[in-house]
Amino acid sequence: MGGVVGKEESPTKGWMPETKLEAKMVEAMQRRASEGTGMKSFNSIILKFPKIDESLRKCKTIFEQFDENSNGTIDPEELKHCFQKLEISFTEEESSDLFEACDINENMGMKFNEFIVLLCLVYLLKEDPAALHAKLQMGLPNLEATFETLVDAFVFLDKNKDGCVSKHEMVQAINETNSGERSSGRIAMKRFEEMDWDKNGMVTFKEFVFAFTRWVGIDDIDEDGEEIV
Ligand SMILES: [Ca+2]
Ligand SMILES: [Ca+2]
Ligand SMILES: [Ca+2]
Repeated sequence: MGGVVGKEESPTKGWMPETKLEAKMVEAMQRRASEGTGMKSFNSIILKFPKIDESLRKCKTIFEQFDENSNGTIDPEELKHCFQKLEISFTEEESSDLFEACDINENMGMKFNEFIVLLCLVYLLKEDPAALHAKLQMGLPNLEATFETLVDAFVFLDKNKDGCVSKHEMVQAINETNSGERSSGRIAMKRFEEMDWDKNGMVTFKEFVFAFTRWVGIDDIDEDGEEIV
């Protein structure tokens, strides 16, 4: 539980990207935001969940392919090979920044859900997503559409287009659509708190995608047993 809760809204203007990678993400997101969003309401995002879930689970085959020693995680070396195979050029620094950003529990190994976050960030960062998509295909027809949906949803929520979603923006998005439905508002606030991994009152795109992998149950995919295709 947080300390003192003030009346004032978290000022989005005060948020600054902390790393080079974050700054690049914000830039990419703003570029993408200038194209607008296909999302019309908060509910339209919720309605996409099952499709997102299905599509992300199918990434498991990609993950297994790049987990060369089959230990259930992708280490920095394996990630390098992954980028080579996908013909994605990142500098040494970019590659390790991405790894650090996505190795959320910091144990030098990316689990499946962290890997999904990574792919999604790569998708956003690369200016020619079509080329990346061709490489990622490997039996994953909906992956590009899924990443696009996630970006679209984020753009919808990030009203002031500063590359992160504040609590205030979340409330705004909900109020726009669910006039007076307090229960869904409460759920959305709960969602926001779940998304805000580092509890700084802002949700970055990385946190957003990471939250998705948890909501749709990707991180307990192994405990769930076999998935029916
Ligand atoms: Ca491995
Ligand atoms: Ca914002
Ligand atoms: Ca945060």
